[in-house]
Amino acid sequence: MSLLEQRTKADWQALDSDHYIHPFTDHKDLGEKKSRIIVRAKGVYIYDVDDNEILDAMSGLWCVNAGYGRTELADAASDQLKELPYYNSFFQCANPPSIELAQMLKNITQAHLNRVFYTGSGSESIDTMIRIVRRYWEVMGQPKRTTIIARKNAYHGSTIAGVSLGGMSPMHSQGGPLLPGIEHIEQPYWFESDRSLSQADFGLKMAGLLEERILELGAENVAAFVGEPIQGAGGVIIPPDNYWPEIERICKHYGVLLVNDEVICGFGRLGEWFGSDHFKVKPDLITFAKGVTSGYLPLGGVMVGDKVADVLIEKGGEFNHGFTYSGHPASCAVAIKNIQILQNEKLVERVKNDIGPYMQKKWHALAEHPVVGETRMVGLMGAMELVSSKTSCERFDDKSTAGTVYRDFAVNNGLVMRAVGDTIVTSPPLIISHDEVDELIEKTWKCLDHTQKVMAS
Ligand code: PXG
Repeated sequence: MSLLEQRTKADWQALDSDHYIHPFTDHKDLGEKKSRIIVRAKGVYIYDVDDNEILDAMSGLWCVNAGYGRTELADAASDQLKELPYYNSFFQCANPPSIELAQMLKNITQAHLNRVFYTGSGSESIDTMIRIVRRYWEVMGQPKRTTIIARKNAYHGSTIAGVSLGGMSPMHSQGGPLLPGIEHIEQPYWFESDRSLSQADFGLKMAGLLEERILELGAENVAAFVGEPIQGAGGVIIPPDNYWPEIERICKHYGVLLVNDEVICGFGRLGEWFGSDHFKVKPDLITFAKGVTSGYLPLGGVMVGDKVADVLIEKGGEFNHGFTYSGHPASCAVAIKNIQILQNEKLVERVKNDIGPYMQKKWHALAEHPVVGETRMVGLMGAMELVSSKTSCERFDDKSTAGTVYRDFAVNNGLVMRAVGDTIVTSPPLIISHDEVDELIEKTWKCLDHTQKVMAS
C-alpha cells in the first residue's frame, strides 16, 4: 500500500502540524491554516492531495528548470544509486559522475572558470566561497583583505554565513550575532527609488556606491564583492544594463574579487547559461545550486576562476574545508543528465529566442492593469509591482496586504507565484509551452482583478 493510500489529508495535516518545523513559517499560523500537501507533479503543473491542478509559475523555489516528471532524471539517480550510492571525495578519492560533471561545468561556464568545488546547497556554496576568497588573500600575503561587500535585500542563503552576507533585515534581526567582516551597500532597485534619474544614471550611481564603500574601508581590507546578477528572493530586481560592467570596472581597479551568486540566475533562467553571461561580466568565482539538477536532488558548488584557483593550488597547500556530500555521485549523475536535457532540447536558446520573448510581451501587457505600476522580465524571470495609484506608482498603505491577497487567491485558483511584499515574482520552468504561458497570463489577470476589488473594499 502506498503512503497516500494509508492516510487521509487530515492525517497528514495533523502529523505535519505536530512534528514538522517548516522553513520560514509561523507555526501558530500554519497550525490554523494547515499545510497544502503536494503529492505529484508533471511538466509545469503540481497536484495537491485533493487533486487540484496548479500551474507552478515559480519552478518550485526557482529550481525545476527542466520541468517536473522527467523520467530520465529519475533513472539517472536510480542507476547511480544501484552502482555506487555514496562515496566521499576526501582522501584522494573521486567518483565518475563528479569528475564528468566537473568537465561539463567547465564547458558551459566562461573560459576562465575551469574548476569546481561541490557542495550540497546554495548556502553551503556561499560559505565555501567566503572561505575560498579569504584563503586566497591569505595565500597572496594580504591577510587583511577579509571584508566582503554585498547588497541590502540580497538573498544568499540561511546558514550563518548566508544570512550574514545576505541583506535581508528580517533575517538579520533573529539569531545573531552575525558573521563579522561583511558590509552592505544599497541595491539597484530603480522602482523603489524616487525615479528621478534615468535608468542609466541610476545604474552608475548605484555601482558608484561600491567604490565609495571600498574607499571608506580601504581597498587593502576588501576581499570581494558578491551579488546575484538579478536579485531573486528580494523581488526580481533587474539592475540597469550599465550596473554590472561598472561594478566589474570598480572591482578590477581596486583589486577586489568579483563573485556572482548564480544560484537562481544560472542554468538558463535568463536565456544564457549564467546571469554573468547575460550582463557580460567576468566574475572571479560563481556560486550555483538549484537549476544544476533542476531540483531533483540537492547539489551546489562554486566555480573557481583560474586567477584564484592557480594561486590556491600552487601555493595554498591543503584547503581545510569540505562536506560529507561534496561530489555526491547520485546528485552529480542527475546534474549531468539535466545539463544534457538543457543542451539536447536547446532550452537555454529557447528562453532567449522563443518562449522568453513570448512571455515577456504578454507579461508587459499586464502593466495595463490598474493595480500594476511596473512589469519587468529577463529570460523567464519576472516581477510586477502592485500599486494603489498608477499615475504616481504609490504603494498601498498597508504594505504586503495586496501581495498576500494576490498570492493566496492565485494558489486557490490554480497558480503558484511568490509575493515579496507587494511585488509579485514569477520564474516558470523553462519548458513552459506557449499555451501554458497564455494560461499563466489569463490567471494572473484574474488575480489582479481580485486584488483590485479586495483592496478597494
Ligand atoms: N543564493 C541565492 C541567490 C539564492 O536564491 C541561496 C543562495 C541559498 O540556497 P539554498 O539551496 O541553501 O536554499 C538562494 C536560495 C524565496 C527563496 O522564497 C529563495 C531561495 C531559497 C528559499 C526561498 O524566494 N533561494
